Amino acid sequence: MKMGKATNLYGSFFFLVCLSIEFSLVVRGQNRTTIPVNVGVVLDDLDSPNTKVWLSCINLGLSDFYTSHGSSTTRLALNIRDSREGVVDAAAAALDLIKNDQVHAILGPKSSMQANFVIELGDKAQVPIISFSATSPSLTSIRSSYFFRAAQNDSSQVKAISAVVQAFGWREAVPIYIDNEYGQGVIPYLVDALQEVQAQVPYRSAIPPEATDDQLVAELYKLMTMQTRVFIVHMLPSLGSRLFAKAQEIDMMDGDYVWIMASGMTNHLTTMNASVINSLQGALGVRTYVPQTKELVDFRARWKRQFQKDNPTIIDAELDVPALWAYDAAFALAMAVENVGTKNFGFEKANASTNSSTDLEYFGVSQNGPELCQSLSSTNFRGLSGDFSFVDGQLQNSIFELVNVIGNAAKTIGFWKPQSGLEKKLNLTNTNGPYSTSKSNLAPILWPGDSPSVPKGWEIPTNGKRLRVGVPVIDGFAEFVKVVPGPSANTTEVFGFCIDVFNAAMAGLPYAVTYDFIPFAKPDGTSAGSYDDLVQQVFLGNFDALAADTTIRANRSLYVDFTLPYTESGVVMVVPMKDGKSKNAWIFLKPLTWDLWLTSLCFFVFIGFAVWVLEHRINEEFRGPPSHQIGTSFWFSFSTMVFAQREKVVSNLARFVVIVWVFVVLILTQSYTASLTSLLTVQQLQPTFSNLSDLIKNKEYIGYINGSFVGELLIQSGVHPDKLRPYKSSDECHEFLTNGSANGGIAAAIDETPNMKLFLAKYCSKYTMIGPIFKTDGFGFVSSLSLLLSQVTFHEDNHVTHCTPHY
Ligand SMILES: *[C@@H]1O[C@H](CO)[C@@H](O)[C@H](O)[C@H]1NC(C)=O
Ligand SMILES: *[C@@H]1O[C@H](CO)[C@@H](O)[C@H](O)[C@H]1NC(C)=O
Ligand SMILES: *[C@@H]1O[C@H](CO)[C@@H](O)[C@H](O)[C@H]1NC(C)=O
Ligand SMILES: *[C@@H]1O[C@H](CO)[C@@H](O)[C@H](O)[C@H]1NC(C)=O
Ligand SMILES: *[C@@H]1O[C@H](CO)[C@@H](O)[C@H](O)[C@H]1NC(C)=O
Ligand SMILES: *[C@@H]1O[C@H](CO)[C@@H](O)[C@H](O)[C@H]1NC(C)=O
Ligand SMILES: *[C@@H]1O[C@H](CO)[C@@H](O)[C@H](O)[C@H]1NC(C)=O
Ligand SMILES: *[C@@H]1O[C@H](CO)[C@@H](O)[C@H](O)[C@H]1NC(C)=O
Ligand SMILES: *[C@@H]1O[C@H](CO)[C@@H](O)[C@H](O)[C@H]1NC(C)=O
Ligand SMILES: *[C@@H]1O[C@H](CO)[C@@H](O)[C@H](O)[C@H]1NC(C)=O
Ligand SMILES: CC(=O)N[C@H]1CO[C@H](CO)[C@@H](O)[C@@H]1O
Repeated sequence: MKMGKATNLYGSFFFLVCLSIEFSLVVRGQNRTTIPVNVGVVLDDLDSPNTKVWLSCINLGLSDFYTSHGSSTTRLALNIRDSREGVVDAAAAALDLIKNDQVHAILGPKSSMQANFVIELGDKAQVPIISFSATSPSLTSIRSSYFFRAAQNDSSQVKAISAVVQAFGWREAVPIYIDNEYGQGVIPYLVDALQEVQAQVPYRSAIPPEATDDQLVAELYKLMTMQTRVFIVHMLPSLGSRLFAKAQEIDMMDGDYVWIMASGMTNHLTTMNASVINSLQGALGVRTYVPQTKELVDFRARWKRQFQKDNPTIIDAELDVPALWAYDAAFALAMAVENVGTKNFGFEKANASTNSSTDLEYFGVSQNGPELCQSLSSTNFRGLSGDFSFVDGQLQNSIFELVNVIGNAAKTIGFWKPQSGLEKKLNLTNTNGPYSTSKSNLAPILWPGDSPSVPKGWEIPTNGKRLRVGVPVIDGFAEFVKVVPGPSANTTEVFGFCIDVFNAAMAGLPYAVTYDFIPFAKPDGTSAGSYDDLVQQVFLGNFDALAADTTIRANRSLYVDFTLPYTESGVVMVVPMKDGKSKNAWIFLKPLTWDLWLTSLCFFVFIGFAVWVLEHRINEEFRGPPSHQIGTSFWFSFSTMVFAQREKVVSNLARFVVIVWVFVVLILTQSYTASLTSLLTVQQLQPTFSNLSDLIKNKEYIGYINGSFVGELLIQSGVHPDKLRPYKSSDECHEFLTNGSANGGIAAAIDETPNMKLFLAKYCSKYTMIGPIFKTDGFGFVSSLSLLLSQVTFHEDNHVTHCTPHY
């Protein structure tokens, strides 16, 4: 009968064949014996427009495949089940499909929660499960070789989100996600990615799937009171659109806020109605990049016509990204089934001997399962959503488009690629360029509240936590930190170099941080402990940071974090200078040793004698009585010392001797003068002790500032604890040093360089500084929030007045 119709067609209208090859193929194909292959589809709420769109795409995908592959011998027969948004319903639907309809593959289910169990069922029955909308990365961990994800998993977008956060220099971001497997799945990946770009996640806002509007508003108010103003919204449009509507109501879609939508929202932007889009103004979004090819444009037109015809009641339906994946998944499945060939698509019956009270474990195994999997894994074609191929059951496509919702549409502001980061114009040939996260690679953005300026991502919170910054109450060197009672009762004011540096550092942070200085004092206002105790308080969490002259020490850094040092480093010793003048009355003899004095004397005598020998016969002046001759000779010789000889020398030989001798004398006197000068000056600066071992050997008392680690350091280096005297202030130190070891004072004070420089600035003439005798790393701020403070680099600016030694 059909054959007759076809023959008739061929006979009567054969001239039309050339015009309508496709049509004839279909007609011929229909007559071929094709093998029907049962395939299941599990989707939520079959009456919803969204599901209808996806189903129409699946159908179009199949018909497009069979149209373009006229010679195919298999036909997929869809068995559609409604999973009614339930996990159990989805499992029941899948079980029903596998057991009763003996399907060889299942498209769906929709959500990640449903997918979980359906994947396990598919694994057991060797039925491939191809989901185009279950995106939770946790599904990968089931490790079923029968699960294919024809969609981008959620974790592939986290780097794109963190690149945006990095581009604008935001230091904190709060994820707002739906509190189910879909929402939670991506959070670990997102937090890791944010941490990689030094952005912290101070809080995670998990919203129950069935949250009421009141709960949404309560959560939003909570977020409003916090400091962070960058929110990353990871949820599906059903909940997300309500969240944004509420955020708009309470003015959180305003200039200070940043909203970044993950692909769960952004991939569905095209299907959202105007009122939802209106509440998203200024939000950023990350969505799967779909190349706008001619095929896609054609398909959209074709699909629109078809959908209008099938569903005249639904107006303004639009394709979203999962719809394109649904089309590609159906196409891929048809192709895979075709490639497996015309083998018997059978089901091995379950062993009837198995006893089971439920029939859950009581179903057959698809005989072609492994081959179908193999075939699916090797499918590779150019689909509507881009190149379509599975690697380990995952769709390989990881380019994202960044959008900014403006007006009634999403404006593309850039692209993100795993290899090269942010790009303004997508360059597919650039596959290994340098990874860029520069905001100059993004088009201008209109932020929430129609503001063109980039939000700081940080606000002084209405009731946020203020940092508790400890300051020591030790009246050692008030120039560094000084706590004084404030004008009103129970308040204190803090001054000093450390406080100034701390304030400057905090002001340099890219966002506002509020903090209070809290003196580390007992209720009566006296010091509550040493610097080690103070550091301990940060470790115990009583302070968040310290603004103090705390030295960076190895064992302190085991408990707390230090900033870079902001002063000079090292521990030095200050000792009184010896009063050298009185006991050096004979200092003028010191420059030459006694043997040199003796040798010089001998030479004077010898030269006198030599000149007399050479001169007395021919020179009148060296004549006369022997006593006169001796006198003249020696007088001549010694007067060369000051070059004052008046006797003329006549003999050339004698002149030669005298010239050589005068030269020697010149050198001798010059050396003497120089040595004497240096001796006199050095003598004045002689410290009483020049090293620690001398002090220890002489059993002298050594001073250090009370509460400092220096005491411990000295005990470690061999000083007897009894020989240590702590002083409280630089004045007391001076008094101790003046009294000396013997009178209840100290012989030397040992402290850190900055302290001692201050001390010397005050008592310059009496003491000298020796060292550094120990190495330390200088003063640094202590913090339990190292990240916060270490962003600031200190420009060392030495405020300590130096004292120029006067010789
Ligand atoms: C997510 O997809 C990317 C590629 O698109 C893949 O590299 C990654 O391993 C996937 N992650 C998970 C958890 O499936
Ligand atoms: C727009 O969509 C939301 C949820 O998708 C719905 O609650 C709202 O009624 C819709 N608005 C209009 C005008 O259709
Ligand atoms: C049925 O039993 C046979 C033999 O015990 C076994 O080889 C086969 O795998 C079983 N089939 C199923 C579906 O359990
Ligand atoms: C099935 O159950 C019956 C009774 O409950 C038992 O006698 C029989 O041995 C069971 N068969 C198997 C294969 O477990
Ligand atoms: C794309 O990147 C490649 C390699 O970096 C470069 O040579 C090419 O000029 C780029 N094309 C465009 C349009 O920017
Ligand atoms: C000061 O502190 C004391 C005890 O902590 C308290 O009783 C008193 O009310 C406080 N005064 C003010 C003005 O806060
Ligand atoms: C040193 O300080 C502690 C408290 O930190 C105090 O108990 C002690 O009396 C002080 N010693 C001197 C000598 O001031
Ligand atoms: C550092 O080490 C000393 C002993 O070597 C110890 O007494 C002190 O408590 C340590 N400091 C801290 C902060 O643990
Ligand atoms: C310490 O100084 C004395 C002189 O004051 C010197 O004799 C001694 O060698 C020095 N010791 C060390 C270890 O430098
Ligand atoms: C130093 O000596 C003077 C007088 O000998 C004495 O009055 C003073 O208390 C001493 N100072 C110290 C800190 O011991
Ligand atoms: C249903 C139908 O028309 N079947 C025909 C398909 O073509 C063969 C010959 O190729 C006929 O024998 C069938 O009757």
